[in-house]
Amino acid sequence: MNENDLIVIANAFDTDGEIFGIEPYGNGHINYTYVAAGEKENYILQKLNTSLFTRPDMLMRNIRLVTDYLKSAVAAADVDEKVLEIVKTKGGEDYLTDDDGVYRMYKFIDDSVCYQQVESANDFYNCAYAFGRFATYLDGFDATELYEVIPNFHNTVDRMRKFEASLGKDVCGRAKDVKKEIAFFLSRREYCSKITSLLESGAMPTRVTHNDTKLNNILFSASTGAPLAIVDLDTVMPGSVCYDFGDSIRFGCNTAAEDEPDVSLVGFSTELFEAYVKGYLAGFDKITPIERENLLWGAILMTYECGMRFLTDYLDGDTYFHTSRAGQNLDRAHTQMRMVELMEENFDKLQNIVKNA
Ligand code: ADP
Ligand code: GN1
Ligand code: MG
Repeated sequence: MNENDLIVIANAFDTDGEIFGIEPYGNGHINYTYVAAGEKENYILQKLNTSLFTRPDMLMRNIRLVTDYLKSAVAAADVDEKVLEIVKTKGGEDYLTDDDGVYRMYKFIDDSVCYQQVESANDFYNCAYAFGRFATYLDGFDATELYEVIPNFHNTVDRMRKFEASLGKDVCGRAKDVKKEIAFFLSRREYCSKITSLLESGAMPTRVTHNDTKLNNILFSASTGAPLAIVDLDTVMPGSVCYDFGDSIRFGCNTAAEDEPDVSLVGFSTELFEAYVKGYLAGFDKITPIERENLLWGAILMTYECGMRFLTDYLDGDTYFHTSRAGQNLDRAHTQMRMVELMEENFDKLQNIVKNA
């Protein structure tokens, strides 16, 4: 869609003044995100990925419920944090359906920066604290109110099933070239049920979680460096805090980019791990012993699962995650595999960090 058409769409929302410019924004892998420049304020316009989010009405209902709830919680806590704010259409709806797809708009969170890689242990501590506070704020939110936008999103057993189905179909004939990668995931099959079984038995609480806690889903204040807002609420659903903890570790403790082609550059930063553990526990004091004992498993599982998802998408012909070059999903799978190995090698050391924090 060209800029003029997007400007027409943006002007269907109830903005303060007219929108006159639009350009692509951010590094998300799922939706199409644009920054919309207005006469008075800027906005985020997003075209929802409706092949994945098949019920945009229910998805936006979730985000409305959660952002309203968070707004009261943040106001009561009297802290300097911002909550994502939906801008309604001029017709009073939370999203717009056009011939070309479904769009939504948020207020642009000003004076913010978003990182693709952790720059300091202190920033990562702050990020952890913010996600910990997020879990604290949502502690009283009734999970049954939320629609399960992507069923089995972090059900690693189900992710394994999907991986095996793609392997069986091998639509692009790529399986023969990635035998080592396939064996890596199959040989760790017993990991898959580590957390799902605890949730299913009730031994671990099911909570409302973010489910996509990577670093570029949090904005920091450009002037103070403090965490400012958690974004990307598409996957707020019932889950485990081990998933939220783990997904941040997966992305943030990697010394290389998620899609780094040279896997020898992938390292696991123990220093950043420790900073995150401390920040998360400081922000989320309601954590139960079983959750705490399984935080590291959350990190291993989220990394293993994400690697398996990247490999699945590679086998499927790169249809899920946005890619900008050939082989990108395979590179992503490789970095995740290396991160899993590094956590396995350092398991006792990392578990002690969690114990002693
Ligand atoms: P995706 O689901 O595709 O990852 P996101 O909702 O995470 O999409 O948005 C992509 C990027 O846009 C984020 O990583 C962040 O940098 C930026 N972003 C999202 N919402 C806002 C906002 N309200 N204000 C400023 N930047 C935002
Ligand atoms: C996607 O939307 P984004 O880029 O923040 C994906 C996550 C993956 C992540 C890997 C809805 O996150 O699950 O962990 O890519 N989101 C969805 O970078 O599938
Ligand atoms: Mg995102």
